[in-house]
Amino acid sequence: MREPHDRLVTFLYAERHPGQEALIPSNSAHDELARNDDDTVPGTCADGGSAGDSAGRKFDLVIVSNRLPVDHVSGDGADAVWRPSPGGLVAALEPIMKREDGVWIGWVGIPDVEFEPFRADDIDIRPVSLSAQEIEYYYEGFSNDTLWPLYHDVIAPPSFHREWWDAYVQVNRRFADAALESAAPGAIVWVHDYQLQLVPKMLRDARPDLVIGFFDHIPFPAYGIYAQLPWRKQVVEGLLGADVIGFQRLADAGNFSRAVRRLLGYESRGSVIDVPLADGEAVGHRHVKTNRRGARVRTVLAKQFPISIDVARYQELANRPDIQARARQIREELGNPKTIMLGVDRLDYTKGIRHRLKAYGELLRDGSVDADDITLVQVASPSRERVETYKQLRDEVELMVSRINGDYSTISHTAISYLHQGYPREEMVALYLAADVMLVTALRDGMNLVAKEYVASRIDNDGVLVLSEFTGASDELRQALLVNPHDIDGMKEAMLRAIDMPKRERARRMRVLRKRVITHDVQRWSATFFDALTHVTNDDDYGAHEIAERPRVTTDLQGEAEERSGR
Ligand code: GDG
Repeated sequence: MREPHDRLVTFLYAERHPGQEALIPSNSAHDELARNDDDTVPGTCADGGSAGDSAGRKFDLVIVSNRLPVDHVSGDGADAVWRPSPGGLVAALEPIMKREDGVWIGWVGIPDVEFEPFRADDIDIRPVSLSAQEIEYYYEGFSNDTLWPLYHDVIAPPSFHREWWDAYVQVNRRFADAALESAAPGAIVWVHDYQLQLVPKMLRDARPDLVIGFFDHIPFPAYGIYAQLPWRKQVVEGLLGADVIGFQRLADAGNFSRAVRRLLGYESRGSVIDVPLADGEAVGHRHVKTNRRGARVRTVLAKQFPISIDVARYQELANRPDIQARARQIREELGNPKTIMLGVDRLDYTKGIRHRLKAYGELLRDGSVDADDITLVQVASPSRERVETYKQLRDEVELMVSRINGDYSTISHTAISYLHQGYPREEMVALYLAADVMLVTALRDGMNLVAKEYVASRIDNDGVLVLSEFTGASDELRQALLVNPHDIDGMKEAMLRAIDMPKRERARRMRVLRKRVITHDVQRWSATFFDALTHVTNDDDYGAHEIAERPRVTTDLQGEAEERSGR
């Protein structure tokens, strides 16, 4: 293990200590989950040192995301203590960050504190500060209560407030300014997610020399829904400042191109959108050409780059004897039920937790399953607890859980083991190994990494994944039992089928799922996106670079045929 003494600020290095991995649930690119503070392992602190080393420095690669890849633990200035936030995005970008001399720009996660730039785990970090009111308006308000519900097909009603929008513009400007200060001439700037959709245009207007990428981690809705947004034009224009706009699914990229056509009238061919340039504006842009009508346009690539997970990390954990022993212990502690079903979600209305509970409760009510034989473990990690819709959701979910438990649990067997807590990743993998059936029943989900984590962890080729068609993951994981979570009877059937599935069929399906996840890990995702971005600098014809694969859409039978033929 590398010693952390070269760090310029105190940096808690929990992630690399076997058995003491940070207890921080992944911030999954853009979100924070509640955490267990026990992961600030005493004795693992590096020496403190002077922050501010990277202030004023210019970088060839700038990553911009709402949250930083580290969490603030305590202290300020040179006494600040940080711990890594082991989100998938860090694993994805770490190799590129180190290779390309990169800096990461983001918010530290607490209000009203200014931090100097610092270096942690060989990554230069440049914190952006947000006031308590900006957090309320930009983050909890516009990001989590306007864009999030709107982009997830208005499962919950979005709120539109002009002062939230004003804060969104203001905070996007601050992130853009920080990126501009850090970017060397011709640098690559890669912006992440729905909180920062205006940043690409802000960057382009100021610095046409930059190569700008944007990745949207959540769905992009159909125009009929998107059109509700009072600032729909500004957001689309903001995104079009990028050279490459990445989405999770082909459908998201299509929805975006349609929104561009409807709102701005710009032409597109396949994944390429032509953005007209004003007279003289072409100077300095990387990617300009003359279109069929003789007009000067800048071309923007908008296509799917389905994100994935750090597969090697999950396999490594799943292979650890202590984690396998923990999986056995979990089963024993649950009273050795015949079947363990598992749900792991942020407590979010997009995840379909209520639909899952309804289907499970009805199976118990109908007598199709017996609480003596089955347990549903539901990890519902705390999330966005200050937003009203999330408070209501928690009440509803907890009422359903206690009713089902009250009606069907016995003294020795609990129908639902409900855990409103965050867990270390080791424990998550032990749960994945213990679970005979994994339930991913999201009503809408950009990708859903949990589905891929379960598959990556099943090194024994066992276990059944029940997966909602409304997740991005369902484009790739066709050997799962695909369900429509709104169809409660269909979900009940799928659960029963999963519970009763013969071992041979389980193994056959899991092998195909694993092959897909292993060959499409997060390192491949970031390299592919990065490739698309760097081609932008060298080539004037996007059409020549069909970089990302289309998600493989296979039927069950096709998948099985492929498996038989060893492909
Ligand atoms: C967004 C998009 C897209 C959860 N509880 C614990 C824990 N987690 C981890 C999971 C997983 C992550 O959080 C959740 O990722 P998801 O993909 O399932 O969902 P979102 O948070 O909504 O993420 C989503 C993703 O961005 C990436 O682009 O897939 O569609 O909505 O990694 O394991 N981790 C730990 N303890 C917990 O208690 N350690």
